[in-house]
Amino acid sequence: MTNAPAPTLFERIIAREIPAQIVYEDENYIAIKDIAPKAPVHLLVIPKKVSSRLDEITAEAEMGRLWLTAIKVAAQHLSDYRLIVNVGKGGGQEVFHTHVHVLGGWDSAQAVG
Ligand code: DGP
Repeated sequence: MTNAPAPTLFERIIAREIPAQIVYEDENYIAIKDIAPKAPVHLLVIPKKVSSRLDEITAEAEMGRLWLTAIKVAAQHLSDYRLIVNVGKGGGQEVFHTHVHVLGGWDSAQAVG
């Protein structure tokens, strides 16, 4: 018997147990298309190292790497964009595995490529 917590939805996506449209992956992060997009381009940038919510990440380097990765992924798809993190239920968070939303593409001129 182990007391390991059940894997999060995003861990199951990272493990390829649940399908997703993956747009970026490296050793530490994955980015996928949001299943219910709220913008023409709506991506989720997800650290593979699990934390429940953004404010659980206290190491500056780790926080910096998350945002730098979000910016890198955003720039691969958009020239202008919005980055959002919902923190906690009251902040609109539904999936408790930290992730950054990348939204954009309302103006087609913002799409890259
Ligand atoms: P948040 O509310 O910040 O926790 O955002 C969770 C997002 O995750 C929400 O925009 C919808 C998205 N989402 C939920 N389930 C799935 C899924 O199974 N696949 C994908 N690709 N996205 C999902």
